[in-house]
Amino acid sequence: MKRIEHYLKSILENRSLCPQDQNSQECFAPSNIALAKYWGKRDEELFLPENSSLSLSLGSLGAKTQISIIEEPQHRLVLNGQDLQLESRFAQPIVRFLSFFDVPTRAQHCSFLVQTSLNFPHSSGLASSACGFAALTLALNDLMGWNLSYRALTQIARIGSGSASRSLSHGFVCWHQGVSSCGLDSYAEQIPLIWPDIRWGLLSIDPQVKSTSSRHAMQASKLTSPLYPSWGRLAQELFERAQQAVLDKNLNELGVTMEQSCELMHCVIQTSQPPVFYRRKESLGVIESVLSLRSQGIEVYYTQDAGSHIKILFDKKDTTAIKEFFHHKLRVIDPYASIH
Ligand code: 2P0
Repeated sequence: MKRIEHYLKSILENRSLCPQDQNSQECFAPSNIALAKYWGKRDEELFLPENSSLSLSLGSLGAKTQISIIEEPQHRLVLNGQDLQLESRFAQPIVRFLSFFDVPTRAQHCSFLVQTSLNFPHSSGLASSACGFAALTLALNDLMGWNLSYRALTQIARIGSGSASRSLSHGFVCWHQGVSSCGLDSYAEQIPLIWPDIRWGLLSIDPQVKSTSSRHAMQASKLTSPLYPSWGRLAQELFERAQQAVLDKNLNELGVTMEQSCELMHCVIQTSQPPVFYRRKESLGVIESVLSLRSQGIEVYYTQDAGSHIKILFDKKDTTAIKEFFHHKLRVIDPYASIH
């Protein structure tokens, strides 16, 4: 038995892989942005991360995914109303994920139809794979009648995409790295705390060129960056600092730690061979603006993921000043919008 099959068996226990009464189920999951980044896997098959990570969700922005059984020989994937080629870069991880659950369905000459709608632009840097796999996991749980715990759901979403483990709930979520080789101690957990005045701001920057996927860039970092051997330990320390800052509701400490985690991750990415650059000169311009605004006394902090966009973190009271500073190009997101 493959390790991944063994892993899933441990999580699903004796639950069936046959759809229950309904032939179709639909669920929503919010997207998330990492405050303390996940970068690199200690185990590529089970998607076990090199370090723990911490994120804050994007409220009502996310994915709605419906999974249905169809009498067709191949799975069908639809994103925002458009069919995806099963061989495409976007579809391949979904096909891999479905293959863990499709044996009984295929035995009956049926397949899955997965229809996902994102309520934000696909390329806006808002982690479509995280919310997509989280919503798909929730829908699959309903379709199969598994009734899994939150922890188990995060462990299933993780093998679709690591960051998806952090998208099963709103607010602040920790994804614990775990230490065992079986993967059962790596799971995500919501921090039971509401910070109603915290805000995300999104500053979109045209990437101009198609960027390397984070999955491939992570593998390259692990294999070739001379900084990678230090990354796991440093990232873990930053995760712990960020977690404490959330518990203390200390925006300054959280913001500074978020920036260090981001910069450290980009140093690792940029020192791989060949180097990968997600930062464009426009991204750097925005980062300089954030630092300039902060030097004027406004508490605002930046982060950047595997794309050119810059996300900023600030307190609600500074929204007007920050919007004016960025000439209203800023999209403001309340992480708790859908649960206030
Ligand atoms: C994060 N990123 O913590 C980091 C920061 C991007 C930069 O998680 O291979 O799509 O599917 O586990 O989760 C993006 O990587 O990668 C990501 P896989 P994933 O949000």
